[in-house]
Amino acid sequence: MRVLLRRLMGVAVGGALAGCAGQHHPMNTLVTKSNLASWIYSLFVQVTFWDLLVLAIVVAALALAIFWFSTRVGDPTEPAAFQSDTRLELAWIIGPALILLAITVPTVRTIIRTQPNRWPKNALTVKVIAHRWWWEFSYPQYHIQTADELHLPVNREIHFELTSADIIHSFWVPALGGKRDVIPGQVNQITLIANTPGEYYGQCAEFCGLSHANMRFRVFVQTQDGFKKWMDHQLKPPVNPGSGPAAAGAAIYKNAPCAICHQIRGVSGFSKQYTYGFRGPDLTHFGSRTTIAAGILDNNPKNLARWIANPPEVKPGARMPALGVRGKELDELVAYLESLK
Ligand code: HEC
Ligand SMILES: [Cu+2]
Repeated sequence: MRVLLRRLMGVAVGGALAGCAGQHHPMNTLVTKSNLASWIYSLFVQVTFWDLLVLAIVVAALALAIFWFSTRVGDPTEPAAFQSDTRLELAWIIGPALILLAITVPTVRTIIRTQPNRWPKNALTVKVIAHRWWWEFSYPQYHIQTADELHLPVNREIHFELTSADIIHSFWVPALGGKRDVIPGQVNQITLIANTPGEYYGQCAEFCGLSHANMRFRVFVQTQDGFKKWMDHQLKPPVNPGSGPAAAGAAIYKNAPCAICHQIRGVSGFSKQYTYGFRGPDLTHFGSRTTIAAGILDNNPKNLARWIANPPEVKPGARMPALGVRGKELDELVAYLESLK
């Protein structure tokens, strides 16, 4: 029994430590890469300090009561009668009040500091629209639209405007802080400044149905130059393949129902007059993304073929239906989409 207990402890402590360590744990909130995340982290450390202090005092008092004041053989069986003790009572009113104050001050300060900037002047605005089960990102100042992979410049104020096309989701990038509900018919906001270039993981944090756990995204924080390059590239019209399998794929795209839900800027599909009542990701520069279907597959031709052949098989509940594209047609369609760098 004891051995079992010790092993269980080992697993629990090991697991907890592993959860805290290093960049191999992308959902770690203890390594912060933005001003917002640092403020929240700092509050967490302060509150944890006071929590541990209170815990230590309570445990010490309890131990003292158990070992020092316990009844011993020969003690009188009637407990001693006490009158009130004013000093003691004042101490346990004033002590906790001071601790509460020590927690309240940084808490209120953090609440005020982390408010979104409602009149962002020089900020980069990013509109986030959550869909079951993917993320639409757009930059209204620059007329850029993309999906599932968010690019941000380092050291520049970013102003997020978050809303949902269907049900409640939650936008969460642990390294950048935040976690804000994304609610249909309402615009929630986050303002932050990312301070370290890198690739960070995001995840929907509000249960939203079958593929909630597969509703991920990536954030690429880039140098100002890198971001500008990315932006300039996104503004370019999509590649127009002249010949070969990609050109054949472009013809298939135009005649398949893909464009009912998808947009490739400047490329019209046969089916614009139909609608499913929801849309899919913008594919104008799909080939320049690193992942497929909200961060669940690496973007390569093999995975893309798997995705198009049967989306719900790859991602349970995916709202893109299997459209029966297969064989040579599928290969050509994949070649076209991957050419959309
Ligand atoms: C009924 C609407 C609908 C139709 C029709 C449709 N799709 Fe989709 N598609 C979606 C949705 C929704 C997603 C996002 C799925 C997710 O990640 O959960 C998606 C995702 C994708 C993606 C991944 C995009 C990314 O950035 O990860 C590709 C590529 C794609 N579709 C290609 C196609 C092609 C090619 C066709 C036509 C053969 C097609 N789609 C037809 C709705 C549709
Ligand atoms: Cu969700």
